[in-house]
Amino acid sequence: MARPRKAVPGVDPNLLIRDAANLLPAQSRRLFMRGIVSVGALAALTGCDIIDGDTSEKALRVVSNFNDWVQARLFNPHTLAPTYSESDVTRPFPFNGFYSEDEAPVIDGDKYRLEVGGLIDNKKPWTLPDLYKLPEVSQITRLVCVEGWSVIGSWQGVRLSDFLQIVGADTRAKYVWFQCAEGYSNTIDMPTALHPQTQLTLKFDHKVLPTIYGFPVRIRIPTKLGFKNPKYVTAMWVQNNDAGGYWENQGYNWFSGL
Ligand SMILES: Nc1nc2c(c(=O)[nH]1)N[C@H]1C(S)=C(S)[C@@H](COP(=O)(O)O)O[C@H]1N2
Ligand SMILES: [Mo]
Repeated sequence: MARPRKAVPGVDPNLLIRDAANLLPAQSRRLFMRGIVSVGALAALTGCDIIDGDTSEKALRVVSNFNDWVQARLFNPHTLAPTYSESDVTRPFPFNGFYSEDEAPVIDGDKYRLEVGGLIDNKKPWTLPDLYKLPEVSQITRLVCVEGWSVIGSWQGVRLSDFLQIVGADTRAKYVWFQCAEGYSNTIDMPTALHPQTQLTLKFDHKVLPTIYGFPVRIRIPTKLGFKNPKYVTAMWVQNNDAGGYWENQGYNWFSGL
């Protein structure tokens, strides 16, 4: 008799694969379409079968191995994530966090300062009016969560590479670390920080970020999974040591992207 196949709670393996494939550049997406877009193939690729897994930890390990596979073969700091049109934007755009929506931190915009530190020449903290004066770029890109869903959003803000230049960051440093108002944190590698689509995001849909989407500052990285996109950012440090992050420290794959 066939062994009953258990689903991993909260994770649809087919969605995970489809969403991950969506994040890939054209040439690797074609690779997927040629036959490895299946749960079985993912199992072969990563040595781990999501469907038979009975814990979400196992599913995370599979996704993590999958990311390592993508990283080893496809990482190129210049690869662009796909962009979409206004009509593709997911409305309403969902909230996600390690707590429920009504517990999202409410930040006083008048008192807010973005601290910048570490290997940076000008450590003056930034007020919101000063941040809003910086040159604005816009993107409509997909946010992919490891939980197995993805959504398309419209984000405006300053290119992070421009901001790093303005504050006189030493871009030979290895990492940029972000601290968030509610205890979340995240570290990204410098090539990702300098990627042309990595954005210090101040607006959603051309309007100041609402609380649930990370007011007043989030970092939008369309080449990385959702959890590498910190919201409610209060401090940014340029440094050579890897300070980890909220989920990374609990076993999520650090790289988690293209
Ligand atoms: N400060 C903070 N940033 C965070 C999180 C969080 O819990 N706190 N969750 C991350 C995860 S797992 C995802 S998928 C996205 C969700 O972004 P959204 O709420 O705009 O959909 O935010 C990321 N950034
Ligand atoms: Mo996520």
